[in-house]
Amino acid sequence: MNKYALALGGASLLLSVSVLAAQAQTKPPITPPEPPKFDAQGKIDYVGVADILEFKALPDYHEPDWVTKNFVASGKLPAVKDRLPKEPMVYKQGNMVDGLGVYGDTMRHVIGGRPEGWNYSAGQTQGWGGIDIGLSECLTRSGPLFQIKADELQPLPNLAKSWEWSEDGHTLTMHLIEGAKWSDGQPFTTADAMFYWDDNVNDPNVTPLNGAAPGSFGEGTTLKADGDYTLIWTFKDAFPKQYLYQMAYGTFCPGPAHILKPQHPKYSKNTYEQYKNAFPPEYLNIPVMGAWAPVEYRPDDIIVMRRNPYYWKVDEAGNQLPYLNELHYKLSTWADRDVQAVAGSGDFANLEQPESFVEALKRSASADAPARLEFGPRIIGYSLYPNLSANGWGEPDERGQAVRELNRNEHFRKAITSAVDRKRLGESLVKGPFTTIYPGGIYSGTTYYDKDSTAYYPFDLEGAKAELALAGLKDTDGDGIVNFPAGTAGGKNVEVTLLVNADYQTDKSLADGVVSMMEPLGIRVLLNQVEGKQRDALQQGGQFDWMIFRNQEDLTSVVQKTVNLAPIGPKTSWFHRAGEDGQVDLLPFEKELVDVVNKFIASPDAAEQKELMKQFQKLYTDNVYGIGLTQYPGALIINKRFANIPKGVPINLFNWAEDSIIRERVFVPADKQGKYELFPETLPGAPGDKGGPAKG
Ligand code: BQZ
Ligand code: CA
Repeated sequence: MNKYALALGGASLLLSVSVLAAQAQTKPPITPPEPPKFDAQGKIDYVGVADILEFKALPDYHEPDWVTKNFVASGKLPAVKDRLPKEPMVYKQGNMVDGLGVYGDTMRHVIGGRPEGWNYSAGQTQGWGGIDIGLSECLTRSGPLFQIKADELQPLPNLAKSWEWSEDGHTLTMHLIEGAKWSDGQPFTTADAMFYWDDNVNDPNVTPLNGAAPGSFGEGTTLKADGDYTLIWTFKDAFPKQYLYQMAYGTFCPGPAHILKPQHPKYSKNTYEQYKNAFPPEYLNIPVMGAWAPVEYRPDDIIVMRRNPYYWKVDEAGNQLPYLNELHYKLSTWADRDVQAVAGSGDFANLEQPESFVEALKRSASADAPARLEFGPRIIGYSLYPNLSANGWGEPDERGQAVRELNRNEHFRKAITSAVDRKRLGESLVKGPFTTIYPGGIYSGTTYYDKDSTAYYPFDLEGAKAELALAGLKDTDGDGIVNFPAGTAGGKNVEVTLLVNADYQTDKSLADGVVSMMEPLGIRVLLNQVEGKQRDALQQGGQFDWMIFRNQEDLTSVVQKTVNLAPIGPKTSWFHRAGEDGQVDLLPFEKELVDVVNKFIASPDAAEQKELMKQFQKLYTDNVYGIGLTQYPGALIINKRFANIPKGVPINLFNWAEDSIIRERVFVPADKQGKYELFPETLPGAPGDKGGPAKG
């Protein structure tokens, strides 16, 4: 019996009286109203995987003239055909909306994050906004799946060019592309995958960026190399096809073992901290498998990337990709990304903060506006998550522990959700047809959503107060804030810390809304508003009572980041993880959620998966697992000079648009190219070379 329940025992008489009074006022949930219509602007041409790419040898290959002249002719680089794999990835022209491209120009990104360094495998961020998505190529790829026909949906081949399941479905044999090289010319082999798996994912002292952990691929899963180009996975379940999505961006994107391994504590005298920080942003030309490598870093100013001469992808005419020679990442703010994209000093933005919608729409409306703006479906949204770990995750103090015990009390969660006026919250971000109430769980308007399985607790302050009484909280000292029961946290006022990502105005706006809506309920919420890197670290470390969280692909696509839907492993849930003992203290309904998600992952049957997600949605929303706040559409803003931007790209469905537009195929027609290249006719230099890009 936990100490919280003990405290209650003492007040049982008092409680039973208030229970009767309270029961009268709590209302059951309702089915959510239909969201107001919002049509995504871009119409998607659905295709099959084979329509996008294949792996094959072509009769001849080409590269930008200046590469031949300045680098190959002088012997600094082998001929392009010798820099490419036997069978490079070939993008099919039929899927390139503006056809084969030409070389030249730059894509100027603006980002709100800041690079910690290049050791993605050890958990360093590069500042988000598409840097890591471009640098770290992964076994499979899912961003472009928004255009794949539903009955053919499965991750695209990438570093893994093909795979087959054993008869019994417990073994997956995966064939890597053969002869591909890192941007410094070193071979890419299973050694890179195994170093990532053994010494990063499975080393408890290392947490790769985006949180890959043993549970990410199923408890008991093993991975072995068979020679340089074959990986052998074994799984406890049969045909757990969902894990192919986990092998895409975020969770299986190997780093260059020849550079990282010598710094790893298992192979050096380094501490884990020294390993993680061995490649600071100033370490230029880190070898990548991506289309561009970092050649210049100016703190709080810009990161410049130059084309990777060993990139292993071509178009059907044999032109080595990428077409764009350079990428910029201007180190600014997320709000400035929207401003610069519509003004034309930046080239790309995911319009994801409603506070910028009206201005961005106005600025893009005129015919001579530099950028196109195209809204997609309502797949951006936020939830308020209570930390459900009463097992020590995040090492709470007595007050924090008492809040976690309250978070685990269904009446407390129902009180919170009923005190939130979602309509008012959405309108506080932007007026108009954009936002809609979001009960929590799977998003309306997405494949696995089922309205009749969704329980919505509409705004009901009286009902919320009744639930709070049922949770055993009363304002015993009459100052307007309910108190912990005597004997818990000193019977003090209930104060809750709310973790907020200060890099986004929307996160801050929603946090202010929550603070003000909890006041009449009698809960004092204290903001812990920190910059993105810190917010991510505190979230990963469980150091929060509640958090405002922009949901990710697990609650929209469901097939991407599926493991994050529930604590199926010690570190897979966003807000409920294991304590020191490696066990997650699951609530009864969570045990059912975990079971449903595991069945979904193991099921090869689409109809069964749909059924399972209805069960998931019912369990999630009936029990108020997360408190949905608001849901709205995002828009892709892209400078008009770029060609090969697929139609109807959602800014975040299977991944972010930086992945989904397939940047390595994007080009600028010769007559529209800008003079934006900062290091024209240069290539990445030697790894760690302080001298920046190599001139011919
Ligand atoms: C998109 C994205 C590309 C991370 C990040 C950032 C981190 C989170 C999330 C988004 C930024 C942009 O999102 O907001 O539009 O460009 O980078 O990675 O919010 O703090 O940890 O999950 O993706
Ligand atoms: Ca009080």
